[in-house]
Amino acid sequence: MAALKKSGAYRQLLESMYSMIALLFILVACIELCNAAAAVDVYRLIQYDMSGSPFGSRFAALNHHAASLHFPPGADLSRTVLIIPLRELNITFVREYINQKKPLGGLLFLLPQVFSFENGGNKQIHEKEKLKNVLAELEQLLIHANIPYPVYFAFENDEIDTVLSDIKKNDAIGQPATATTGGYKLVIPTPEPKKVASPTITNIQGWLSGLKGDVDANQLPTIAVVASYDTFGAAPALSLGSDSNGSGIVALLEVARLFSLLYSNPRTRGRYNLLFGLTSGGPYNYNGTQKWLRSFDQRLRESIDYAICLNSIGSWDNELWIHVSKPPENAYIKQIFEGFSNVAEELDLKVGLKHKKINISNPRVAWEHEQFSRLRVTAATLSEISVAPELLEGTGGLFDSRQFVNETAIIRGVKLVAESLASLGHWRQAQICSCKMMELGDARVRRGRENQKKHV
Ligand SMILES: *[C@@H]1O[C@H](CO)[C@@H](O)[C@H](O)[C@H]1NC(C)=O
Ligand SMILES: *[C@@H]1O[C@H](CO)[C@@H](O)[C@H](O)[C@H]1NC(C)=O
Ligand SMILES: *[C@@H]1O[C@H](CO)[C@@H](O)[C@H](O)[C@H]1NC(C)=O
Ligand SMILES: *[C@@H]1O[C@H](CO)[C@@H](O)[C@H](O)[C@H]1NC(C)=O
Ligand SMILES: CC(=O)N[C@H]1CO[C@H](CO)[C@@H](O)[C@@H]1O
Repeated sequence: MAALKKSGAYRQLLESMYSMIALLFILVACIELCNAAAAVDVYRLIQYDMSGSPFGSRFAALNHHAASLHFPPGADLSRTVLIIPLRELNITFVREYINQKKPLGGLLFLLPQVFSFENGGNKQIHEKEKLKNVLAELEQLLIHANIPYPVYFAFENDEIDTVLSDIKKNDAIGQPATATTGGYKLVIPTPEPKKVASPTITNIQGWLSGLKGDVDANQLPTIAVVASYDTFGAAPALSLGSDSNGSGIVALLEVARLFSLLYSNPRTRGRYNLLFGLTSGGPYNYNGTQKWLRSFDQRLRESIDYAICLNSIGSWDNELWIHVSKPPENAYIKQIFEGFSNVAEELDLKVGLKHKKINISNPRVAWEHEQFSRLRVTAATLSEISVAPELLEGTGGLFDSRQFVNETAIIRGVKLVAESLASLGHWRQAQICSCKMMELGDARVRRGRENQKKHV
């Protein structure tokens, strides 16, 4: 998923975005000691403003000697780039350097191939998990700091590993690289980044018209299924968001595909309209969702019985959460929860309900459904996460790559959503009937669901 580029949203807090050159050329020149030079793809740390304060790093160009973590004690690093492999990262050390504003020429973090796009690697699960946690911590540190030198990421490969072991040898014999002693130099010739003037926000929507006798589809109730596709991470080009929110998007697309099959036949078409929304600006208070909802005319907005927002559902074991801001006693919330619970039970899964009131005067919007709630549309978010994330937390950062998403979990999530939706659509009818009819309706739901399964 492409990162911030697409999101005009970030205006209020993230006042300014800068164009980010994702792939830069870094030249590792070996001066005097040898004639080697290597070029590596590097990815620059993000820079942005929030409430007028700068975060990340404004700096891009680099032309300094390189050192490893084995640099001689007391060395002046103000004109040195430290190369730190994630595997060897001492977060306390980096935190100290950043928080105490110790002078540095620059930082280059080497990420294991396990985080790269194509490469899964056969790493032990626990090692992967450990690296993931370290990377998550590093990322939070970097995006919340204002760093006065360039910071880059690169993937480990044989070339850079060889260079690094050379550098380590030099550092170990207490001979730091300088213009006179020689050694490796990191060169990134690049112009200063420019501010992105006005990024655009793009929401994408789809619609399936329901059918009920002669009633005009416009008069039918609507159920919305929504997922946010944007990501925010320390390096935009590396911010894939496989789980957050690739998993939600995958589920939405699959549900849309299944229901468009059902809706293509009048006999299996539901008595409600389905509205699908892929929204932008999620990491920033679901600003795209707000824009999207505001673009609806009143009739459409009022026709929405409820919206189901799909958050991260790509790495859970047995339990998903339904987050709501209306009280659990609310009739629609009850329906949604019961609908999901019943299907979950059949699938041998668990769903829990989490209620958190919204605070209109607080600009922070932690869950997508809260944007609906602000406009008085009933909505719920389905997520593997049990507690509302902080701003820019869990927004598809560096570690949120393909390797950490569990296909089985996504498939079960899709099943849960699709079947719950099928039953929810009928529940409304059951609700307006008398109690007896309700049982009848229930049976019909079950039968309907079985029919649908066949079609699916
Ligand atoms: C990590 O860095 C801190 C601060 O520089 C240092 O005190 C500590 O010994 C380091 N830990 C390891 C395992 O090297
Ligand atoms: C979303 O962005 C618009 C400008 O594009 C801004 O006026 C609005 O306050 C933002 N909403 C939130 C919730 O941050
Ligand atoms: C709602 O948010 C505002 C602004 O952040 C805050 O001052 C207020 O205390 C909050 N109210 C509640 C009940 O949390
Ligand atoms: C993937 O999720 C399923 C259940 O959702 C679980 O049984 C399985 O162990 C998970 N696989 C991995 C590799 O975590
Ligand atoms: C669980 C999780 O990380 N969910 C995220 C889904 O994506 C939105 C926007 O990118 C985040 O705000 C959520 O935290």
